[in-house]
Amino acid sequence: MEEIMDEVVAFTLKSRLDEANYKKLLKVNSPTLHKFVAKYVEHCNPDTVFVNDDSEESVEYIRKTAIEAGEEGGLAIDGHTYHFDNSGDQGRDKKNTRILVPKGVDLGPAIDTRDRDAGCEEAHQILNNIMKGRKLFISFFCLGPANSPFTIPCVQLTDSSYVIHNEFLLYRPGYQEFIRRADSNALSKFFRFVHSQGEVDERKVSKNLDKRRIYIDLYHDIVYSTNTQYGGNSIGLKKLAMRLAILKASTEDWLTEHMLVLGIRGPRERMTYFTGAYPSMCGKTSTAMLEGESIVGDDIAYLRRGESEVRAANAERGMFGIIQGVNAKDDPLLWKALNSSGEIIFSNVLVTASGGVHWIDKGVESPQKGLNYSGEWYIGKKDTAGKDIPPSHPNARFTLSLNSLGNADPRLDDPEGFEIGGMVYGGRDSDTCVPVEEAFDWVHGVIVKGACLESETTAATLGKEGIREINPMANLDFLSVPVGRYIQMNIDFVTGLKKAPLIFSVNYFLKDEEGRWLNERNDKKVWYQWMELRVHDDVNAIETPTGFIPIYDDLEILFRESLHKDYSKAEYNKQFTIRIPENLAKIERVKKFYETQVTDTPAILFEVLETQKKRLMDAKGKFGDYIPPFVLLK
Ligand code: OXD
Ligand code: MN
Repeated sequence: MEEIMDEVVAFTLKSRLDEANYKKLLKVNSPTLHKFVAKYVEHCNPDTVFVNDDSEESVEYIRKTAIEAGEEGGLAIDGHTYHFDNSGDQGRDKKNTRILVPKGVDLGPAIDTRDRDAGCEEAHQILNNIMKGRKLFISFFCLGPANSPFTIPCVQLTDSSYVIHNEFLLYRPGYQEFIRRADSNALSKFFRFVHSQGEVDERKVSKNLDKRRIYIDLYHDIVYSTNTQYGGNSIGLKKLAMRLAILKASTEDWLTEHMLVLGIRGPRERMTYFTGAYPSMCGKTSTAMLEGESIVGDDIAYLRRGESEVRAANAERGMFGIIQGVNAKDDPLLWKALNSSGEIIFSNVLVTASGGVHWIDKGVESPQKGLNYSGEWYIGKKDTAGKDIPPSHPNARFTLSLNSLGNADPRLDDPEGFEIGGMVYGGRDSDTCVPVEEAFDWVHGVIVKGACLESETTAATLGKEGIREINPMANLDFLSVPVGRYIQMNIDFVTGLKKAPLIFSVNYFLKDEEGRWLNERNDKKVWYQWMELRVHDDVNAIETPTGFIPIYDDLEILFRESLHKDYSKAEYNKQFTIRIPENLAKIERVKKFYETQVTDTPAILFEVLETQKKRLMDAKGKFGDYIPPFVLLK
């Protein structure tokens, strides 16, 4: 082994790692890996190095270190811990997240890039000696199920036991996969993540936020993340790997999507799998957790072409979910998991003196005081701007493994993935789209449902909330190929496949003129059940200028049978009225976005929008601005 190692690499590793960890690293027979590790051990200069070999002892060591280092604290329920991020580090930092590209590469105005040389230089300056006095953790993971066409091997280097602990819950272990691939010379490429929380204050939160950088060295499969702990910035395999995976997918003819994967039960125990793209904080996790259905994933899906069908796998195996609003009535499955013993990390919630946790809209009375991301907290505590500090942050999270949930699909790790019957797009839209609608065909769906997805910004990213933004496929924040090319990849994806999935849109956020929600939280179960029936052609639909919508009678039965609710014609008419002025205005906003923000928009996008506009204008001429569904019923 040692002969093939560069002498300097061997020397560095031997002098920096103790014998046990050196041996664990060497078991992965990959000079590329050794060189990479040696470079960053030397550069970041940790005091000690720990190699996670996925053994129970290693994982126990990580759990224990997270507590000892003060990155996590224990809670009353066995296996539960909490973590706080700096109050200025509570969401994805879009401003300081950059894709590094060489000179001459242009991803278009909608994607934030930076010159590779300058970005790498800055990242390395920040990383220099950053781990002095600290421990470096090296851990191997698989994105996608192990040993499958979906697998992407990854290695994470971090000085945060919290980050590694999260990753252990969220991703499939990869040490054996690395050994296997290296031994059979099949480890030519893997994703690499170098993270440091940087200096921390007495609360153990990153304090040099001015040096927070998330730089994605796209063509070298490396991501640097510094001076941050918030999961969306620091957990390499999550949204950082997504940029690398989107590029990889684009060169290998598959898709990396910001999508849940969910099995919906149809009549006679039929199970139909859906993918669903939603921007952060728009109902993706609660949809994936629908009661009675079968969860495969709640955030990132890899989609590949099967022989005649689309197949999807969850890139992850756990959930880094938003906790605000989770309550016993609407989220019984999650509620049970969050209140049972088992491994869960709560971040940025309120911690009480008795070791309990509380969050906004938990559905129980708020404690008077506790500990939260702002320090000691009490009702009425104000921030520096004089605003009330809530008990938990709106972007407070929980991390758990899907296999700790009662509704996890038994084939979660199936290397073949799942055949997909329908693909769904949903945004936060108070006044335009109906609650559920099927696209006319694949291209119409990709463009009008996916590429035109519009949503209001949320607390998942730093910055102002509630601003309407076009967010193609709910994936704009993570794109690493030009937007037009990405849309074309989606259009082309099913070419030649016999069974292209149907495409749908959903909208959980419609409001009436007084600003009241038109739907209840769990109505989405009915929308998914209706889509399930459509995939199998079991129900008819009404053709509107924007797509196919449900017939009242079919929804009435579904509401009654699955939610035990009376669904009135009046509710249906209000929710499914086609709103012509709002739809026309949206087309103009979308056109403007593609004309100004995307330099390589495929011509077909504008053509499909023009045709949709014409259909809307014709309908307006015949029926007026607001068309209740029965008017269109033939
Ligand atoms: C997430 C996000 O954390 O999209 O999943 O912000
Ligand atoms: Mn997400």
